[in-house]
Amino acid sequence: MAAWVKTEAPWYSGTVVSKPKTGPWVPPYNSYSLYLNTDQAGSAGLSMYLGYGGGTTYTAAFGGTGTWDVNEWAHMAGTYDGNVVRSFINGVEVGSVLVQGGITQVGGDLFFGLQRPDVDLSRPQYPWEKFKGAMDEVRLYDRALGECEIKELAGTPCVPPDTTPPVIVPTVTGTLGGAGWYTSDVTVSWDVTDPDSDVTATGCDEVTISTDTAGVDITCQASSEGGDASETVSLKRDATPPVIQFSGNAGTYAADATLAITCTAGDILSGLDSVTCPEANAETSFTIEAPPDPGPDPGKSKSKKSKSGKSKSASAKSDSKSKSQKGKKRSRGRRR
Ligand SMILES: [Ca+2]
Ligand SMILES: [Ca+2]
Repeated sequence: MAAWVKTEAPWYSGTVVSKPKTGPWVPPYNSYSLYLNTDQAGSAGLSMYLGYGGGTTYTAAFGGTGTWDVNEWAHMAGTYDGNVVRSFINGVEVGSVLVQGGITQVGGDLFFGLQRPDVDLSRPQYPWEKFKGAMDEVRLYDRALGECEIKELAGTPCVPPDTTPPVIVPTVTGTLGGAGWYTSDVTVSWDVTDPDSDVTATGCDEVTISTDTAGVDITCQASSEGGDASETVSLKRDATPPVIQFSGNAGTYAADATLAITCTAGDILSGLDSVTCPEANAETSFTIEAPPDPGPDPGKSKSKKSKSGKSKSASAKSDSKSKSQKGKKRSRGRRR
């Protein structure tokens, strides 16, 4: 309930809005009512009556103390959200009380400026029963207005309070390889927004990770009137390819020598996704044997010197073969 009122001296009192019951004047008197009250000691305030408690026992008054100028327009409002009754004078909350249970509807007509239809207007001892002065823009809502809405009704611009922290959204750009490893420079930038109030941000500048790392956390923190927010991006970078090494190659071999080559593949940071190095990290060996000496050939003075060349060729091919295929190979020198 809300209304502009202009009261006359000396009494501030008077009902602004009332939804009284019909029938005997016993509690609960009203479904609801909003009234100004001034006791004879001069204490002024705004009260809201609410029929509650199952409709059988109570009508309660919830008052807030405050003053306003006689013969000046003042804004009065009362709200109930099902839990708390609040009263406002000129947009400022002047009182509140916890009331659970909702409003008990007791029927009857709605009155402005009068508590109930059978009030004896000649009784000065019950000033709250009637209103003396002017009244404008009386409003009733089927919901509880917020403080900001009431301020606006009272003519005071109001920015709603910020109740939500900033929103932080990271953007990560880079080439993502396997298992979450970046294989290029990685840039992290942040989008920090809060449409409700000013933001203070820390650690939210753009960052580029240009060296390999097994793991780094980058955190952006931001605060607004709505609270604090923090987001962390964890990333790892390995832009250095694996190292493959062959060892054991003696370079030259004698006939019947054993050739043993070991392939080693490794990566000191992210490890290996896959290895196709033949017999990786295991020794591959086979023996080169010279063909049996055929003895002197009366027709030819010498056999071709192709043995060693063919043997090397055989050994080179064997490097790429699987273990099951490995074994002794015999190089066969052909004679003409
Ligand atoms: Ca916010
Ligand atoms: Ca690496």
